[in-house]
Amino acid sequence: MRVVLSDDHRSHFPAGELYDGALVRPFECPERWDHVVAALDAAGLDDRTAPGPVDLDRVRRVHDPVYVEFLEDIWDAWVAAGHDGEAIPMNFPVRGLRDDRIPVDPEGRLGYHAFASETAITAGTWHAAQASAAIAQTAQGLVAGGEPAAFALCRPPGHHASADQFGGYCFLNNAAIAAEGFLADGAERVAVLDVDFHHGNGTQAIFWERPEVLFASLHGHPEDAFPHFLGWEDEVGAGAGEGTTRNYPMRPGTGFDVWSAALDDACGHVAAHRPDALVVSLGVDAFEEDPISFFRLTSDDFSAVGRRIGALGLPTVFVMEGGYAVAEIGTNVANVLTGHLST
Ligand code: 7XA
Ligand code: ZN
Repeated sequence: MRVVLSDDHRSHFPAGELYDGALVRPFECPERWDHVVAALDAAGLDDRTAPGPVDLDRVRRVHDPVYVEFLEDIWDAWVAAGHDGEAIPMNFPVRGLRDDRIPVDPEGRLGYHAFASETAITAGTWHAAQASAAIAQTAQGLVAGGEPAAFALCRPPGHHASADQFGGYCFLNNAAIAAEGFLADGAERVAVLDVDFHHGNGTQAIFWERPEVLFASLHGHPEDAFPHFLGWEDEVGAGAGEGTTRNYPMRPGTGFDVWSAALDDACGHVAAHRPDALVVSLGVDAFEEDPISFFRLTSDDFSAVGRRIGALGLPTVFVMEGGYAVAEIGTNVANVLTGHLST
C-alpha cells in the first residue's frame, strides 16, 4: 500500500490546548506521527511517497474561499493586532447572536470561524494544514490512478472542519477533500466511512445534501462525547441527500462486539451506495486506552477493522484522523492497514 507523508506537519504544534480548565500540552502532537511511521516501518509498509503541492482550487470545492483566506492570514492579523499568545477562539455567534456578519477584529474572526476553544492557531498552522490537505490529495490521486489503496498520513487531522469552521484539532477537511477529488476525477459516487471515535461533524455538514456522497460515522454518543452537537442516529441527510448520511452513536464502554456490528451495518450502506471509491476517516481513538475517548477496542480489533473494510473491495484512501494513546497509535494504524492488505 502506498503511504503518503511529509515532515511539514511539524510546523503546527501549539504550546497549549484548553482542557479541563487549564492550558495543557495538546493531545494532538507531532510524536503521534513519529509513532505511526515507526509502526509502518515495523510492518513493512515502506512504499513511501511525498505529496505534490496542494491544489487550493480543489480545496475550495470543500471550503468557503473566505474561510481559506481566514486560515491564510489570521496569524499575521492576530500578531499585527498586538496579541502575544497563540490564537485561541473564545466567543462564538451562538444562539441569540448574529452570524450574518464577519467581524474585522482577529478575535471576532477567530470566533466566527471556529466551533470550539481547544484548538489554537500558531505561526505554522496554515503551512501544516495545507501540507496535510496535499497529502490527502496525493493519496487520492494515486488511487484514482489505479492504486488499490493508499494511506494519507495527515496531520493536522480534518474531519471536524466544516466548510467554514475549524475546531477539534482540524482546519481543512482532508477526507472531504479526498472525496471531492474523486468526484472531480470522474467518480459518480463516493463513500466516506468515519471510524474515528469522534463524530465527523465537518464531513457530515459538507455532504449533508449531496446524494452522490455517502457519509457513515461510528462515534461516541453526542450526549456523552465531543463534538456534542451533532451525530445522533436520526441525522440522515436532507434534500437530495436524504438517506446518504448514517450515524452510529455508541455509549461509554462500548466494546468490539457492539462496535463491529455497527461497522457491519455501515459497510452494508457503503456497499449499497455502489461507490467508485471509498475514503476512510481513520482515527484510532476508539482504542481502549485512549486518554480522551471511551470505547474499548483492542489493538487486535483494529486488524479486524481493516479486514472488514477490505472486504468491501473498493479503491480506498485511508486518511489519518485522531488517536492519542501515543505509544499504541502506530500499532493500531498499522493493524488496520495490514488487515486491509490481507483481504
Ligand atoms: O476526532 N477528533 C479528535 O480526535 C479530536 C477531539 C477533540 C476533543 C476536545 C475535547 N475537549
Ligand atoms: Zn477523534
